[in-house]
Amino acid sequence: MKSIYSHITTPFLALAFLICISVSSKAQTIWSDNFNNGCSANCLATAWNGWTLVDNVGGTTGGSPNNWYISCAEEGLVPPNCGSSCIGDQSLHIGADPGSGGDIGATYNETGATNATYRLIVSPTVSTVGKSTITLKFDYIAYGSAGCSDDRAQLRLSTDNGATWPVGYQYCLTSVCCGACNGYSQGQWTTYTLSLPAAFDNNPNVRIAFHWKNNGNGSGTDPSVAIDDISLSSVVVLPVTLVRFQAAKETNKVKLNWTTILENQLSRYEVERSVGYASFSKIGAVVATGNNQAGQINYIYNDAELFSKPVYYRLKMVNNDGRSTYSNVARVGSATANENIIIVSTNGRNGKMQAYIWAGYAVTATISVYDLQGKKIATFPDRRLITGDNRLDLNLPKISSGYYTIKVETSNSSQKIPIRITKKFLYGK
Ligand SMILES: [Ca+2]
Ligand SMILES: [Ca+2]
Ligand SMILES: [Ca+2]
Repeated sequence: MKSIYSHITTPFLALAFLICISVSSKAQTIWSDNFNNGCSANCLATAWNGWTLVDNVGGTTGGSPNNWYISCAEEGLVPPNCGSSCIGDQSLHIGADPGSGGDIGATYNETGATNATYRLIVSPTVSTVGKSTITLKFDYIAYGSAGCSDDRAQLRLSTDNGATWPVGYQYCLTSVCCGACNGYSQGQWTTYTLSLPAAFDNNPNVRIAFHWKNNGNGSGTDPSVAIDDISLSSVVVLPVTLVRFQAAKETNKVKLNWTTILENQLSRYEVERSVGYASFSKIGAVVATGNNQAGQINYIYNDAELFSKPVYYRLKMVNNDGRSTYSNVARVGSATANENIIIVSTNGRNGKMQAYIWAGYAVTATISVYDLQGKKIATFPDRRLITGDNRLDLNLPKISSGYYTIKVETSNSSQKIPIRITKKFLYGK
């Protein structure tokens, strides 16, 4: 099972030949917790470091509910290790009721309504005042019911000190399984990374929580969930400016050239290629020569493979600490009119959707959403698309999970050929 809602670094696309600013970054820790309380089993999470429990969130807890513990009964291992019993590194995890087996690691009872559990374990308040571009990171195992439909763990975030936990800040946790997970083996420790929305910047009232739901229907999908080594960090922006990245088809090769200034702590440029809009893959790398704060540096990379389809290139700019950012995308090969507007990806759930659209020129478009029977669900007229990457955040009426179609239409007013493109997407999964 793949982690469905773990953070995905979307490969943003932009038009070649434009000046593009990129950044390298170095993280500063704002807050962290390794849950190392020295406990081997049965220590309640509420006894540690300012964590608090809110009960009956999203349902009513039964008489013998599961509970949040901090102990090494579920060892907090480094990804990609499989779950383990105690070695000595404590984790935050769900175990059974103390009277029904208690804390024997990430596991739980689900024999019926008595075990129903709707419990939110809430971090202390974290202030991000003076910080921006914040990343949440933790390691976790969470092998539960498919699509988080039955018993499951969720990450939840609050910008108002826990007064509200908006649906838009709730994220299902599922990791891959190590062995036969429904035969009570454990999941695989996985790193979860989330770039927090701007509402979490410069905010004195940030809280992180984990919600455990055991719906008490008598059917469980052990094991449960464990979390360790959680941190919030802020990116200290150190400018590395990519002035230009171009690709040009020549007789027997594609010549990529790019110019940078203000390189700082930069390791290399990895060249990635996508043929016909397949996913990008690395085809080579060029060592960053400069780390020169003042001068302009030019690089050339030749790709000897030629294709009949349009080919897209981008640079992955990797810092000495392993962090990376992507350049704009440069294209070679002729594009049809419709390829001047591309629906890169669309996703949605909980009444919201995001459409990532690449535009070859600035244009105004109408965005519509249809169900598979062709019934219009929503229309968003006069959406301005800029040249390059566009992320559109759209609110949808209440609809059920499933496949829908997004349509992007432009008109004649831009003095370009009107474009009408559609793409199917999965909502609510
Ligand atoms: Ca650990
Ligand atoms: Ca730990
Ligand atoms: Ca259940």
